[in-house]
Amino acid sequence: MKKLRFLCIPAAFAVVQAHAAQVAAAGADTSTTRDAWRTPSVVKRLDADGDNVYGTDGYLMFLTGYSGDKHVLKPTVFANASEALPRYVTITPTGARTSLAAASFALIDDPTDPASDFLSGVAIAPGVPLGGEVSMFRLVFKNAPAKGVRVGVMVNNAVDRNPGAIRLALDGNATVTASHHTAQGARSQACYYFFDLTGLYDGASFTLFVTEDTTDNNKSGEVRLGGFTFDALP
Ligand SMILES: [Ca+2]
Ligand SMILES: [Ca+2]
Ligand SMILES: [Ca+2]
Repeated sequence: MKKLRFLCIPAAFAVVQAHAAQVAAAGADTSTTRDAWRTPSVVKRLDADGDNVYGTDGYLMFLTGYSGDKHVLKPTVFANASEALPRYVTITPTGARTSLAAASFALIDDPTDPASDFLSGVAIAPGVPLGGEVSMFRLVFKNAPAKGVRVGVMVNNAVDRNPGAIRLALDGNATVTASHHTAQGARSQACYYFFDLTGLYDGASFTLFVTEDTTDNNKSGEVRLGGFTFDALP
């Protein structure tokens, strides 16, 4: 009996924890919010915590606030990002390499002054096979809200090279994954795609994959992504 107790209990806990995390596609906001992600008077049906502000727990928007008539390319992913991430998530680039802003991109709420807009930017994954999928970012969670997190991914704020699909997958478990097709979004119009993450044990690690859009008129093999928002699930 003693032998059974010591051998079996730790192994059982390890198995339960490894399979507890889940991800589900939780809807898309492609035409309601647009620039007004921080404006509470714009009702947001998909805002998990109900205050009509995306990213109440935190956010990360790439290369924001640029003004000028030419595009600016930065050699790093996080240059000039508008970043106020929640303490429970760490984001690291996997396939993302650089960041870009251009006057043709969407204007969105400045989170430090939601009454005014600033120019949005993108992180770039280069060298994506046409129609192919690459990993772009890794999200690792620690001390996450008990009922889980709704992750928003902002795309389509660039004039082209927006992803045709985005997918979030639990690392090390091929069956825990969810995706959105995004090609129907208007160009230079911020769209928000949501994923619900639950069962977030410390160290739960997810990879965000993007697919090159073969339906736009740009065949560059580059994919662009605007940013992330985080809201606690009720
Ligand atoms: Ca919110
Ligand atoms: Ca606005
Ligand atoms: Ca394309």
